[in-house]
Amino acid sequence: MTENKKLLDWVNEMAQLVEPDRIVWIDGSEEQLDRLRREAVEAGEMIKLNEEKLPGCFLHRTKPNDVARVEDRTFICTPTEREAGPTNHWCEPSEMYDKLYKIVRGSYKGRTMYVIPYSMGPIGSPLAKIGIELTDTRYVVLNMSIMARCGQKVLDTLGNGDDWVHGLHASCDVDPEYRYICQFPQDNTIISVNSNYGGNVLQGKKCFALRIASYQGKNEGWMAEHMLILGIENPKGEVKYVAAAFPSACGKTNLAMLIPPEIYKKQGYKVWTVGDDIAWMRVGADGRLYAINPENGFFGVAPGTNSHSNYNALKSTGRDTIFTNVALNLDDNTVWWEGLNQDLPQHAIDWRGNPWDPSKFDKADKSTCAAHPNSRFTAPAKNCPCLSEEFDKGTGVPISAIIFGGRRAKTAPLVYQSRSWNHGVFVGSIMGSETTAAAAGAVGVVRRDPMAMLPFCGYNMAEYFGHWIEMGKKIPHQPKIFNVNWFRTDDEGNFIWPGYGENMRVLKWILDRCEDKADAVESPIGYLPKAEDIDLEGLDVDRDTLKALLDVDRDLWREEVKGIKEFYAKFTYGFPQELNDELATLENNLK
Ligand code: GTP
Ligand code: SPV
Ligand code: MN
Repeated sequence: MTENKKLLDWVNEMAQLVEPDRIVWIDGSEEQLDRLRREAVEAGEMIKLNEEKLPGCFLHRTKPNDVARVEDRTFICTPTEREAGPTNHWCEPSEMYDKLYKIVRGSYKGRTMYVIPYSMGPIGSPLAKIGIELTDTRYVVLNMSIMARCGQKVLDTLGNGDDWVHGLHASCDVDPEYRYICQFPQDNTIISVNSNYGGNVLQGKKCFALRIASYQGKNEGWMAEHMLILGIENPKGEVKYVAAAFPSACGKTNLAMLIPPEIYKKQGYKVWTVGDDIAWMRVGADGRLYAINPENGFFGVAPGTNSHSNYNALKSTGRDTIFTNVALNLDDNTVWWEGLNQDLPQHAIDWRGNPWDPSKFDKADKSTCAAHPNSRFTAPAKNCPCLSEEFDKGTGVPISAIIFGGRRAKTAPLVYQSRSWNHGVFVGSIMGSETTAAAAGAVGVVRRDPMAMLPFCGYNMAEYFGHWIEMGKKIPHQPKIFNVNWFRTDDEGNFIWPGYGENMRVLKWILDRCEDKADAVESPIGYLPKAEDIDLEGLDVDRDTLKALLDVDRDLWREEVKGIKEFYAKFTYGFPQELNDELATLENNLK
Protein backbone atom coordinates (compact mmCIF):
# COMPACT_ATOMS: atom_id res chain seq x y z
CA MET A 1 0.00 0.00 0.00
CA THR A 2 2.98 2.28 0.48
CA GLU A 3 6.66 2.41 -0.38
CA ASN A 4 7.40 4.93 2.32
CA LYS A 5 10.50 3.35 3.81
CA LYS A 6 10.38 5.29 7.07
CA LEU A 7 6.81 4.25 7.61
CA LEU A 8 7.45 0.60 6.73
CA ASP A 9 10.49 0.51 9.01
CA TRP A 10 8.54 1.99 11.89
CA VAL A 11 5.64 -0.45 11.45
CA ASN A 12 8.17 -3.30 11.43
CA GLU A 13 9.93 -2.00 14.49
CA MET A 14 6.65 -1.74 16.38
CA ALA A 15 5.59 -5.19 15.16
CA GLN A 16 8.80 -6.65 16.54
CA LEU A 17 7.95 -5.06 19.84
CA VAL A 18 4.32 -6.12 20.18
CA GLU A 19 4.54 -9.36 18.11
CA PRO A 20 1.24 -9.57 16.26
CA ASP A 21 0.25 -12.76 14.40
CA ARG A 22 -0.51 -10.67 11.33
CA ILE A 23 -0.54 -7.10 10.07
CA VAL A 24 -3.54 -5.61 8.25
CA TRP A 25 -3.36 -2.21 6.59
CA ILE A 26 -6.64 -0.29 6.61
CA ASP A 27 -7.33 0.80 3.04
CA GLY A 28 -10.58 2.62 3.76
CA SER A 29 -12.69 0.37 1.52
CA GLU A 30 -16.23 -0.51 2.48
CA GLU A 31 -15.44 -4.22 1.84
CA GLN A 32 -12.68 -4.24 4.39
CA LEU A 33 -14.70 -2.33 6.98
CA ASP A 34 -17.63 -4.64 6.45
CA ARG A 35 -15.45 -7.67 7.02
CA LEU A 36 -14.18 -6.13 10.26
CA ARG A 37 -17.73 -5.40 11.41
CA ARG A 38 -18.75 -9.00 10.77
CA GLU A 39 -15.69 -10.29 12.61
CA ALA A 40 -16.37 -7.97 15.53
CA VAL A 41 -19.94 -9.25 15.78
CA GLU A 42 -18.79 -12.87 15.61
CA ALA A 43 -16.21 -12.22 18.31
CA GLY A 44 -18.85 -10.64 20.55
CA GLU A 45 -17.19 -7.20 20.43
CA MET A 46 -20.22 -5.52 18.88
CA ILE A 47 -23.92 -6.22 18.65
CA LYS A 48 -25.66 -5.64 15.34
CA LEU A 49 -28.76 -3.50 15.89
CA ASN A 50 -32.15 -3.52 14.13
CA GLU A 51 -31.34 -3.09 10.43
CA GLU A 52 -34.71 -1.49 9.62
CA LYS A 53 -34.69 1.04 12.45
CA LEU A 54 -30.95 1.62 12.77
CA PRO A 55 -29.29 0.55 9.50
CA GLY A 56 -25.57 -0.11 9.76
CA CYS A 57 -25.57 0.51 13.52
CA PHE A 58 -23.81 -1.43 16.28
CA LEU A 59 -23.59 -1.46 20.06
CA HIS A 60 -20.34 -1.91 21.95
CA ARG A 61 -19.71 -2.16 25.68
CA THR A 62 -16.36 -1.28 27.19
CA LYS A 63 -15.14 -2.79 30.44
CA PRO A 64 -16.84 -1.08 33.40
CA ASN A 65 -13.43 0.15 34.56
CA ASP A 66 -12.85 1.86 31.19
CA VAL A 67 -15.65 4.31 30.47
CA ALA A 68 -14.04 7.76 30.35
CA ARG A 69 -10.79 9.61 29.86
CA VAL A 70 -8.30 9.10 32.67
CA GLU A 71 -6.66 12.44 33.34
CA ASP A 72 -4.47 11.24 36.18
CA ARG A 73 -2.89 8.68 33.84
CA THR A 74 -2.41 11.07 30.92
CA PHE A 75 1.17 12.24 30.47
CA ILE A 76 3.01 14.85 28.48
CA CYS A 77 6.48 13.44 28.02
CA THR A 78 9.03 16.17 27.36
CA PRO A 79 12.73 16.36 28.25
CA THR A 80 12.04 18.83 31.04
CA GLU A 81 9.12 19.08 33.44
CA ARG A 82 8.87 22.78 32.72
CA GLU A 83 7.84 22.10 29.11
CA ALA A 84 4.81 20.13 30.30
CA GLY A 85 3.99 22.76 32.90
CA PRO A 86 2.21 22.67 36.23
CA THR A 87 -1.20 21.52 34.95
CA ASN A 88 -0.01 18.36 33.15
CA HIS A 89 1.32 15.07 34.43
CA TRP A 90 4.87 14.79 33.24
CA CYS A 91 7.37 12.05 32.67
CA GLU A 92 10.82 12.11 31.12
CA PRO A 93 10.48 10.48 27.65
CA SER A 94 13.06 7.66 27.92
CA GLU A 95 11.67 6.61 31.29
CA MET A 96 8.14 6.50 29.88
CA TYR A 97 9.19 4.66 26.70
CA ASP A 98 10.86 2.03 28.89
CA LYS A 99 7.80 1.64 31.03
CA LEU A 100 5.42 1.48 28.05
CA TYR A 101 7.56 -0.89 26.01
CA LYS A 102 7.63 -3.29 28.96
CA ILE A 103 3.84 -3.19 29.09
CA VAL A 104 3.26 -3.68 25.37
CA ARG A 105 6.08 -6.15 24.61
CA GLY A 106 4.50 -9.23 23.03
CA SER A 107 1.02 -7.98 23.88
CA TYR A 108 -0.31 -8.45 20.31
CA LYS A 109 0.50 -12.20 20.37
CA GLY A 110 -2.41 -14.10 18.85
CA ARG A 111 -3.82 -10.81 17.63
CA THR A 112 -3.79 -8.66 14.51
CA MET A 113 -2.01 -5.37 14.15
CA TYR A 114 -4.19 -2.92 12.25
CA VAL A 115 -2.36 -0.05 10.62
CA ILE A 116 -4.69 2.94 10.29
CA PRO A 117 -3.50 5.78 8.07
CA TYR A 118 -5.69 8.78 8.89
CA SER A 119 -5.97 12.43 8.03
CA MET A 120 -7.13 15.07 10.49
CA GLY A 121 -8.83 17.53 8.17
CA PRO A 122 -9.99 16.90 4.60
CA ILE A 123 -7.33 14.87 2.76
CA GLY A 124 -4.94 17.15 0.96
CA SER A 125 -6.21 20.33 2.65
CA PRO A 126 -3.29 22.64 3.47
CA LEU A 127 -4.63 22.66 7.04
CA ALA A 128 -4.81 18.86 7.37
CA LYS A 129 -2.27 16.62 9.10
CA ILE A 130 -1.59 12.90 8.93
CA GLY A 131 -1.37 10.26 11.63
CA ILE A 132 -0.76 6.51 11.60
CA GLU A 133 -2.32 4.57 14.45
CA LEU A 134 -1.39 0.97 15.17
CA THR A 135 -4.03 -0.89 17.15
CA ASP A 136 -4.98 -4.44 18.10
CA THR A 137 -8.69 -3.61 18.39
CA ARG A 138 -11.32 -3.73 15.64
CA TYR A 139 -13.51 -1.33 17.63
CA VAL A 140 -10.76 1.30 17.35
CA VAL A 141 -10.44 0.74 13.59
CA LEU A 142 -14.19 1.05 13.07
CA ASN A 143 -14.48 4.17 15.22
CA MET A 144 -11.45 5.83 13.66
CA SER A 145 -12.96 5.11 10.25
CA ILE A 146 -15.94 7.26 11.26
CA MET A 147 -14.05 9.96 13.15
CA ALA A 148 -11.27 10.59 10.62
CA ARG A 149 -10.60 10.19 6.91
CA CYS A 150 -8.75 6.87 6.72
CA GLY A 151 -7.08 4.59 4.21
CA GLN A 152 -5.11 4.42 0.99
CA LYS A 153 -5.76 8.04 0.00
CA VAL A 154 -3.97 9.16 3.14
CA LEU A 155 -0.92 7.06 2.28
CA ASP A 156 -0.97 8.48 -1.25
CA THR A 157 -0.99 11.98 0.19
CA LEU A 158 1.83 11.15 2.61
CA GLY A 159 3.95 9.70 -0.21
CA ASN A 160 7.51 9.36 1.02
CA GLY A 161 7.07 12.17 3.53
CA ASP A 162 8.01 11.79 7.17
CA ASP A 163 5.57 14.25 8.70
CA TRP A 164 3.05 12.06 10.46
CA VAL A 165 2.08 11.39 14.05
CA HIS A 166 3.23 7.95 15.20
CA GLY A 167 0.57 6.23 17.27
CA LEU A 168 0.59 2.93 19.09
CA HIS A 169 -2.43 1.59 20.92
CA ALA A 170 -2.31 -1.69 22.81
CA SER A 171 -5.35 -2.85 24.71
CA CYS A 172 -3.29 -5.38 26.75
CA ASP A 173 -5.50 -6.57 29.64
CA VAL A 174 -7.42 -3.28 29.93
CA ASP A 175 -5.90 -3.12 33.38
CA PRO A 176 -6.46 0.30 35.00
CA GLU A 177 -3.31 -0.16 37.09
CA TYR A 178 -1.21 -0.12 33.92
CA ARG A 179 -3.29 2.32 31.90
CA TYR A 180 -1.31 5.16 30.32
CA ILE A 181 -2.17 7.79 27.74
CA CYS A 182 1.11 9.36 26.68
CA GLN A 183 2.03 12.14 24.32
CA PHE A 184 5.60 12.80 23.22
CA PRO A 185 5.25 16.15 21.45
CA GLN A 186 8.88 16.43 20.32
CA ASP A 187 8.73 12.95 18.77
CA ASN A 188 5.29 13.35 17.19
CA THR A 189 4.34 10.21 19.07
CA ILE A 190 1.33 8.91 21.00
CA ILE A 191 1.14 5.67 22.97
CA SER A 192 -2.00 4.57 24.81
CA VAL A 193 -2.22 1.27 26.64
CA ASN A 194 -4.68 -0.75 28.71
CA SER A 195 -7.77 1.15 27.58
CA ASN A 196 -10.34 0.88 24.83
CA TYR A 197 -12.35 4.01 25.70
CA GLY A 198 -12.75 6.57 22.89
CA GLY A 199 -10.94 9.63 24.20
CA ASN A 200 -8.01 7.48 25.28
CA VAL A 201 -7.59 5.39 22.15
CA LEU A 202 -9.14 7.15 19.15
CA GLN A 203 -5.82 8.89 18.96
CA GLY A 204 -6.73 11.33 16.20
CA LYS A 205 -9.06 13.12 18.59
CA LYS A 206 -7.72 14.37 21.91
CA CYS A 207 -4.20 12.91 21.75
CA PHE A 208 -3.35 14.28 18.29
CA ALA A 209 -5.85 16.98 17.33
CA LEU A 210 -5.50 18.71 20.71
CA ARG A 211 -2.42 17.64 22.71
CA ILE A 212 0.10 17.15 19.89
CA ALA A 213 -1.53 19.76 17.64
CA SER A 214 -1.58 22.46 20.32
CA TYR A 215 2.19 22.01 20.60
CA GLN A 216 2.59 22.12 16.82
CA GLY A 217 0.35 25.17 16.67
CA LYS A 218 2.46 27.03 19.18
CA ASN A 219 5.61 26.35 17.15
CA GLU A 220 4.00 27.00 13.78
CA GLY A 221 1.80 29.98 14.65
CA TRP A 222 -1.70 28.49 14.68
CA MET A 223 -4.20 27.23 17.24
CA ALA A 224 -5.68 23.82 18.10
CA GLU A 225 -8.68 24.29 20.36
CA HIS A 226 -11.43 22.31 22.11
CA MET A 227 -14.09 24.22 20.19
CA LEU A 228 -17.22 23.64 18.17
CA ILE A 229 -17.66 25.65 14.97
CA LEU A 230 -21.06 26.77 13.74
CA GLY A 231 -22.41 29.04 11.04
CA ILE A 232 -25.46 31.26 11.50
CA GLU A 233 -27.21 32.25 8.31
CA ASN A 234 -29.26 35.42 8.45
CA PRO A 235 -32.41 36.06 6.36
CA LYS A 236 -30.25 37.72 3.69
CA GLY A 237 -28.33 34.47 3.27
CA GLU A 238 -25.11 35.75 4.84
CA VAL A 239 -23.38 33.21 7.09
CA LYS A 240 -21.30 34.25 10.10
CA TYR A 241 -19.24 31.70 12.00
CA VAL A 242 -18.49 31.36 15.69
CA ALA A 243 -16.20 28.98 17.58
CA ALA A 244 -16.99 28.02 21.16
CA ALA A 245 -14.96 26.29 23.86
CA PHE A 246 -16.92 24.54 26.61
CA PRO A 247 -15.44 21.82 28.83
CA SER A 248 -16.26 18.16 28.18
CA ALA A 249 -19.98 17.38 28.36
CA CYS A 250 -20.90 21.07 28.69
CA GLY A 251 -22.87 21.56 25.48
CA LYS A 252 -20.61 21.84 22.42
CA THR A 253 -22.42 19.17 20.39
CA ASN A 254 -25.74 20.69 21.38
CA LEU A 255 -24.82 24.25 20.45
CA ALA A 256 -23.12 23.14 17.23
CA MET A 257 -26.36 21.55 15.98
CA LEU A 258 -28.83 24.00 17.46
CA ILE A 259 -32.27 24.46 15.95
CA PRO A 260 -33.35 28.11 16.10
CA PRO A 261 -36.60 28.90 17.93
CA GLU A 262 -39.71 29.59 15.85
CA ILE A 263 -39.30 33.38 15.91
CA TYR A 264 -35.91 33.09 14.21
CA LYS A 265 -36.90 30.28 11.84
CA LYS A 266 -39.83 32.40 10.65
CA GLN A 267 -37.47 35.23 9.78
CA GLY A 268 -35.23 32.83 7.85
CA TYR A 269 -32.35 32.20 10.24
CA LYS A 270 -30.52 28.89 9.83
CA VAL A 271 -27.72 27.18 11.69
CA TRP A 272 -24.98 25.12 10.01
CA THR A 273 -22.64 22.73 11.81
CA VAL A 274 -18.96 22.74 10.91
CA GLY A 275 -17.65 20.93 13.99
CA ASP A 276 -18.71 19.86 17.48
CA ASP A 277 -15.47 19.33 19.41
CA ILE A 278 -12.24 20.51 17.83
CA ALA A 279 -11.15 23.54 15.80
CA TRP A 280 -7.82 24.17 14.10
CA MET A 281 -7.46 27.87 13.37
CA ARG A 282 -5.05 29.92 11.28
CA VAL A 283 -4.81 33.52 10.16
CA GLY A 284 -6.03 33.78 6.57
CA ALA A 285 -4.67 35.95 3.76
CA ASP A 286 -7.44 38.49 4.45
CA GLY A 287 -6.37 38.90 8.09
CA ARG A 288 -9.28 37.00 9.59
CA LEU A 289 -9.01 33.85 11.70
CA TYR A 290 -10.04 30.71 9.74
CA ALA A 291 -11.15 27.45 11.37
CA ILE A 292 -11.46 23.88 10.14
CA ASN A 293 -12.88 20.90 11.94
CA PRO A 294 -10.18 18.22 11.69
CA GLU A 295 -12.66 15.42 12.42
CA ASN A 296 -15.04 13.54 10.16
CA GLY A 297 -17.60 12.38 12.71
CA PHE A 298 -19.14 13.09 16.09
CA PHE A 299 -18.20 11.23 19.27
CA GLY A 300 -21.11 12.64 21.23
CA VAL A 301 -22.64 12.21 24.68
CA ALA A 302 -25.76 10.02 24.34
CA PRO A 303 -27.73 10.69 27.57
CA GLY A 304 -29.99 13.70 27.26
CA THR A 305 -29.98 13.55 23.45
CA ASN A 306 -33.53 13.44 22.09
CA SER A 307 -35.58 14.80 19.23
CA HIS A 308 -36.39 17.92 21.25
CA SER A 309 -33.01 18.70 22.89
CA ASN A 310 -30.91 17.88 19.82
CA TYR A 311 -32.86 16.68 16.81
CA ASN A 312 -29.87 16.96 14.49
CA ALA A 313 -27.59 14.89 16.72
CA LEU A 314 -30.26 12.24 17.07
CA LYS A 315 -30.72 12.21 13.29
CA SER A 316 -26.96 11.87 12.87
CA THR A 317 -27.11 8.61 14.85
CA GLY A 318 -29.84 7.13 12.67
CA ARG A 319 -27.49 5.02 10.55
CA ASP A 320 -23.89 3.75 10.32
CA THR A 321 -23.32 4.65 13.97
CA ILE A 322 -21.49 2.83 16.75
CA PHE A 323 -23.08 3.24 20.18
CA THR A 324 -20.89 2.67 23.23
CA ASN A 325 -22.18 1.86 26.72
CA VAL A 326 -25.84 2.70 26.05
CA ALA A 327 -28.67 0.29 26.90
CA LEU A 328 -29.93 -2.37 24.53
CA ASN A 329 -33.71 -2.44 24.13
CA LEU A 330 -34.50 -6.13 23.65
CA ASP A 331 -38.04 -5.53 22.40
CA ASP A 332 -36.86 -4.21 19.05
CA ASN A 333 -33.06 -4.57 19.19
CA THR A 334 -32.48 -0.83 19.32
CA VAL A 335 -30.74 1.40 21.85
CA TRP A 336 -31.95 3.52 24.74
CA TRP A 337 -30.45 6.01 27.16
CA GLU A 338 -31.73 8.28 29.89
CA GLY A 339 -33.41 11.27 28.29
CA LEU A 340 -34.03 9.64 24.89
CA ASN A 341 -37.75 9.51 25.70
CA GLN A 342 -40.06 8.89 28.63
CA ASP A 343 -40.75 5.26 27.69
CA LEU A 344 -38.44 3.28 29.92
CA PRO A 345 -37.72 0.04 28.06
CA GLN A 346 -39.38 -2.90 29.78
CA HIS A 347 -36.89 -5.48 28.48
CA ALA A 348 -33.42 -4.04 28.36
CA ILE A 349 -29.78 -4.83 29.00
CA ASP A 350 -27.86 -2.09 30.78
CA TRP A 351 -24.46 -0.74 29.77
CA ARG A 352 -22.70 -3.34 31.90
CA GLY A 353 -24.46 -6.15 30.04
CA ASN A 354 -26.89 -7.02 32.84
CA PRO A 355 -30.72 -7.18 32.66
CA TRP A 356 -32.12 -3.76 33.60
CA ASP A 357 -35.09 -3.34 35.92
CA PRO A 358 -36.99 -0.14 35.00
CA SER A 359 -38.94 -0.23 38.29
CA LYS A 360 -35.72 0.41 40.18
CA PHE A 361 -34.75 3.41 38.04
CA ASP A 362 -34.20 6.56 40.09
CA LYS A 363 -33.19 9.68 38.13
CA ALA A 364 -31.20 11.00 41.05
CA ASP A 365 -29.13 7.84 41.41
CA LYS A 366 -26.69 7.36 38.52
CA SER A 367 -26.01 3.78 39.57
CA THR A 368 -29.55 2.83 38.49
CA CYS A 369 -29.07 4.18 34.95
CA ALA A 370 -29.45 1.88 31.96
CA ALA A 371 -26.86 3.82 29.96
CA HIS A 372 -23.58 5.05 31.41
CA PRO A 373 -23.66 8.86 31.97
CA ASN A 374 -20.68 9.10 29.57
CA SER A 375 -22.10 6.69 27.00
CA ARG A 376 -21.42 7.93 23.49
CA PHE A 377 -22.36 7.63 19.84
CA THR A 378 -19.84 7.66 17.00
CA ALA A 379 -21.73 9.06 14.03
CA PRO A 380 -20.53 10.10 10.55
CA ALA A 381 -20.65 13.87 10.11
CA LYS A 382 -22.31 13.44 6.73
CA ASN A 383 -25.43 12.15 8.55
CA CYS A 384 -25.99 15.54 10.15
CA PRO A 385 -28.98 17.29 8.52
CA CYS A 386 -27.47 20.72 9.15
CA LEU A 387 -23.89 19.95 8.13
CA SER A 388 -22.26 23.03 6.63
CA GLU A 389 -21.36 23.11 2.93
CA GLU A 390 -17.95 24.24 4.09
CA PHE A 391 -17.35 21.06 6.08
CA ASP A 392 -15.39 19.16 3.43
CA LYS A 393 -13.71 22.10 1.76
CA GLY A 394 -10.69 22.29 4.00
CA THR A 395 -10.20 26.01 3.44
CA GLY A 396 -11.78 26.87 6.77
CA VAL A 397 -14.46 29.36 7.76
CA PRO A 398 -13.80 32.89 9.02
CA ILE A 399 -14.54 33.26 12.73
CA SER A 400 -16.44 36.36 13.88
CA ALA A 401 -16.69 35.45 17.56
CA ILE A 402 -14.98 33.15 20.03
CA ILE A 403 -17.18 32.03 22.90
CA PHE A 404 -16.05 30.53 26.18
CA GLY A 405 -18.40 28.92 28.68
CA GLY A 406 -18.83 26.39 31.41
CA ARG A 407 -21.16 25.07 34.06
CA ARG A 408 -21.44 27.65 36.80
CA ALA A 409 -24.44 27.50 39.12
CA LYS A 410 -24.01 31.11 40.27
CA THR A 411 -21.06 33.29 39.37
CA ALA A 412 -21.02 33.71 35.59
CA PRO A 413 -23.87 35.62 33.91
CA LEU A 414 -25.75 34.26 30.89
CA VAL A 415 -23.42 36.18 28.59
CA TYR A 416 -20.81 38.92 28.64
CA GLN A 417 -18.29 40.31 26.20
CA SER A 418 -14.63 40.97 26.79
CA ARG A 419 -13.29 44.49 26.34
CA SER A 420 -10.40 43.47 24.10
CA TRP A 421 -8.53 40.43 22.76
CA ASN A 422 -6.23 40.32 25.81
CA HIS A 423 -9.16 40.68 28.16
CA GLY A 424 -10.82 37.86 26.19
CA VAL A 425 -7.76 35.68 26.74
CA PHE A 426 -8.09 36.47 30.44
CA VAL A 427 -11.78 35.48 30.36
CA GLY A 428 -10.80 32.16 28.75
CA SER A 429 -7.98 31.59 31.20
CA ILE A 430 -10.23 31.94 34.27
CA MET A 431 -12.91 29.56 32.99
CA GLY A 432 -14.30 27.46 35.79
CA SER A 433 -16.72 24.61 35.39
CA GLU A 434 -18.34 21.86 37.40
CA THR A 435 -16.77 18.53 36.44
CA THR A 436 -18.75 15.96 34.41
CA ALA A 437 -18.74 12.22 33.73
CA ALA A 438 -16.54 12.69 30.64
CA ALA A 439 -13.48 12.07 32.80
CA ALA A 440 -12.98 9.62 35.65
CA GLY A 441 -13.27 11.25 39.09
CA ALA A 442 -15.74 13.31 41.10
CA VAL A 443 -18.63 14.97 39.23
CA GLY A 444 -19.97 18.46 39.99
CA VAL A 445 -16.87 19.98 41.57
CA VAL A 446 -15.87 23.42 40.27
CA ARG A 447 -12.41 23.42 38.79
CA ARG A 448 -10.48 25.83 36.58
CA ASP A 449 -10.51 24.61 33.00
CA PRO A 450 -8.91 27.40 30.94
CA MET A 451 -10.25 27.53 27.40
CA ALA A 452 -11.70 24.03 28.14
CA MET A 453 -8.13 22.83 27.46
CA LEU A 454 -6.97 21.78 30.92
CA PRO A 455 -6.89 18.06 30.00
CA PHE A 456 -5.77 18.69 26.42
CA CYS A 457 -2.96 21.24 26.35
CA GLY A 458 0.18 19.50 25.11
CA TYR A 459 2.65 21.89 26.69
CA ASN A 460 3.07 24.41 29.51
CA MET A 461 -0.27 26.15 29.95
CA ALA A 462 1.42 29.44 30.88
CA GLU A 463 3.07 29.40 27.47
CA TYR A 464 -0.26 28.43 25.94
CA PHE A 465 -1.74 31.63 27.42
CA GLY A 466 1.24 33.49 25.99
CA HIS A 467 0.55 31.93 22.59
CA TRP A 468 -3.02 33.23 22.72
CA ILE A 469 -1.73 36.73 23.48
CA GLU A 470 0.77 36.47 20.59
CA MET A 471 -1.89 35.20 18.18
CA GLY A 472 -3.94 38.28 18.96
CA LYS A 473 -1.12 40.41 17.58
CA LYS A 474 -1.04 38.33 14.38
CA ILE A 475 -4.77 38.60 13.59
CA PRO A 476 -5.52 41.96 11.97
CA HIS A 477 -9.29 41.31 12.14
CA GLN A 478 -9.65 39.63 15.52
CA PRO A 479 -12.80 37.76 16.47
CA LYS A 480 -14.61 39.32 19.45
CA ILE A 481 -14.46 37.20 22.58
CA PHE A 482 -17.47 36.34 24.78
CA ASN A 483 -18.35 34.16 27.75
CA VAL A 484 -21.66 32.32 28.21
CA ASN A 485 -23.22 30.25 30.99
CA TRP A 486 -26.33 28.17 30.23
CA PHE A 487 -26.18 26.52 33.65
CA ARG A 488 -27.24 29.09 36.26
CA THR A 489 -29.51 27.48 38.82
CA ASP A 490 -32.17 28.70 41.23
CA ASP A 491 -32.16 27.90 44.94
CA GLU A 492 -33.71 24.49 44.24
CA GLY A 493 -30.93 23.67 41.79
CA ASN A 494 -33.08 23.94 38.64
CA PHE A 495 -31.59 25.50 35.52
CA ILE A 496 -33.05 29.01 35.09
CA TRP A 497 -32.22 29.44 31.42
CA PRO A 498 -34.04 26.99 29.08
CA GLY A 499 -30.89 26.50 26.98
CA TYR A 500 -30.53 24.31 23.90
CA GLY A 501 -32.24 25.93 20.86
CA GLU A 502 -33.05 29.00 22.93
CA ASN A 503 -29.32 29.73 23.14
CA MET A 504 -29.82 31.18 19.66
CA ARG A 505 -31.16 34.30 21.39
CA VAL A 506 -27.79 34.80 23.02
CA LEU A 507 -25.89 34.01 19.81
CA LYS A 508 -27.98 36.68 18.09
CA TRP A 509 -26.81 39.31 20.58
CA ILE A 510 -23.23 38.10 20.14
CA LEU A 511 -23.41 38.45 16.36
CA ASP A 512 -25.12 41.82 16.64
CA ARG A 513 -22.24 42.97 18.84
CA CYS A 514 -19.76 41.76 16.23
CA GLU A 515 -21.55 43.92 13.67
CA ASP A 516 -21.97 46.90 16.00
CA LYS A 517 -25.74 46.48 15.90
CA ALA A 518 -26.39 45.92 19.62
CA ASP A 519 -25.82 47.96 22.71
CA ALA A 520 -24.11 46.88 25.91
CA VAL A 521 -23.54 48.08 29.43
CA GLU A 522 -20.21 48.15 31.21
CA SER A 523 -19.72 45.98 34.27
CA PRO A 524 -16.71 45.04 36.38
CA ILE A 525 -16.23 41.87 34.33
CA GLY A 526 -16.93 43.20 30.82
CA TYR A 527 -19.83 44.26 28.61
CA LEU A 528 -23.28 42.90 29.46
CA PRO A 529 -26.35 42.98 27.22
CA LYS A 530 -29.14 45.35 28.13
CA ALA A 531 -31.97 43.15 29.33
CA GLU A 532 -34.19 44.42 26.50
CA ASP A 533 -31.62 43.42 23.88
CA ILE A 534 -32.10 39.69 24.36
CA ASP A 535 -35.25 38.67 22.52
CA LEU A 536 -37.67 36.78 24.79
CA GLU A 537 -40.59 36.48 22.35
CA GLY A 538 -42.22 33.07 22.53
CA LEU A 539 -40.25 32.13 25.62
CA ASP A 540 -41.44 31.39 29.12
CA VAL A 541 -38.81 33.62 30.69
CA ASP A 542 -39.72 37.10 31.95
CA ARG A 543 -37.53 40.24 31.99
CA ASP A 544 -36.86 39.97 35.72
CA THR A 545 -35.60 36.43 35.35
CA LEU A 546 -33.39 37.58 32.50
CA LYS A 547 -32.09 40.43 34.66
CA ALA A 548 -31.26 37.88 37.36
CA LEU A 549 -29.44 35.76 34.76
CA LEU A 550 -27.38 38.78 33.78
CA ASP A 551 -26.63 39.81 37.33
CA VAL A 552 -22.98 40.11 38.37
CA ASP A 553 -22.76 39.52 42.12
CA ARG A 554 -19.74 41.48 43.35
CA ASP A 555 -19.27 39.38 46.47
CA LEU A 556 -19.18 36.18 44.44
CA TRP A 557 -16.75 37.78 42.01
CA ARG A 558 -14.47 38.90 44.83
CA GLU A 559 -14.40 35.26 45.92
CA GLU A 560 -13.74 34.33 42.30
CA VAL A 561 -10.72 36.64 42.23
CA LYS A 562 -9.27 34.70 45.16
CA GLY A 563 -9.75 31.46 43.24
CA ILE A 564 -8.13 32.93 40.12
CA LYS A 565 -5.13 34.12 42.15
CA GLU A 566 -4.70 30.67 43.61
CA PHE A 567 -4.85 29.18 40.13
CA TYR A 568 -2.48 31.70 38.60
CA ALA A 569 -0.03 31.11 41.47
CA LYS A 570 0.64 27.65 40.02
CA PHE A 571 2.37 29.27 37.09
CA THR A 572 5.76 30.87 37.22
CA TYR A 573 7.75 30.26 34.05
CA GLY A 574 6.35 31.89 30.92
CA PHE A 575 3.19 33.36 32.44
CA PRO A 576 2.15 36.47 30.47
CA GLN A 577 2.14 39.74 32.37
CA GLU A 578 -0.90 40.79 30.33
CA LEU A 579 -3.05 38.34 32.31
CA ASN A 580 -1.80 39.63 35.66
CA ASP A 581 -2.69 43.13 34.44
CA GLU A 582 -6.19 41.98 33.52
CA LEU A 583 -6.59 40.37 36.93
CA ALA A 584 -5.53 43.61 38.62
CA THR A 585 -8.10 45.50 36.54
CA LEU A 586 -10.84 43.07 37.54
CA GLU A 587 -9.92 43.36 41.19
CA ASN A 588 -9.90 47.12 40.93
CA ASN A 589 -13.29 47.16 39.17
CA LEU A 590 -14.79 45.19 42.03
CA LYS A 591 -13.69 47.65 44.73
P1 GTP B 1 -17.67 16.55 24.84
O1 GTP B 1 -18.04 15.67 23.69
O2 GTP B 1 -17.43 15.75 26.11
O3 GTP B 1 -16.53 17.47 24.57
O4 GTP B 1 -18.97 17.37 25.25
P2 GTP B 1 -19.88 18.51 24.62
O5 GTP B 1 -19.39 19.84 25.10
O6 GTP B 1 -20.04 18.32 23.16
O7 GTP B 1 -21.25 18.25 25.38
P3 GTP B 1 -22.73 17.97 24.87
O8 GTP B 1 -23.21 18.95 23.86
O9 GTP B 1 -22.81 16.55 24.48
O10 GTP B 1 -23.59 18.22 26.19
C1 GTP B 1 -23.47 17.42 27.30
C2 GTP B 1 -24.54 17.67 28.33
O11 GTP B 1 -24.89 19.05 28.46
C3 GTP B 1 -25.83 16.93 28.01
O12 GTP B 1 -26.28 16.31 29.19
C4 GTP B 1 -26.76 18.02 27.58
O13 GTP B 1 -28.08 17.67 27.82
C5 GTP B 1 -26.30 19.21 28.40
N1 GTP B 1 -26.59 20.51 27.74
C6 GTP B 1 -26.18 20.90 26.51
N2 GTP B 1 -26.64 22.14 26.20
C7 GTP B 1 -27.34 22.55 27.28
C8 GTP B 1 -28.05 23.76 27.59
O14 GTP B 1 -28.12 24.70 26.80
N3 GTP B 1 -28.64 23.82 28.82
C9 GTP B 1 -28.57 22.78 29.70
N4 GTP B 1 -29.17 22.92 30.88
N5 GTP B 1 -27.92 21.62 29.44
C10 GTP B 1 -27.31 21.51 28.26
C1 SPV C 1 -14.35 15.00 25.86
O1 SPV C 1 -14.24 14.36 26.92
O2 SPV C 1 -14.10 16.23 25.79
C2 SPV C 1 -14.81 14.33 24.63
C3 SPV C 1 -14.97 12.89 24.65
O3 SPV C 1 -15.03 14.97 23.62
S1 SPV C 1 -13.45 12.08 24.54
O4 SPV C 1 -13.17 11.84 23.12
O5 SPV C 1 -13.59 10.84 25.25
O6 SPV C 1 -12.39 12.89 25.10
MN1 MN D 1 -14.51 17.10 23.87
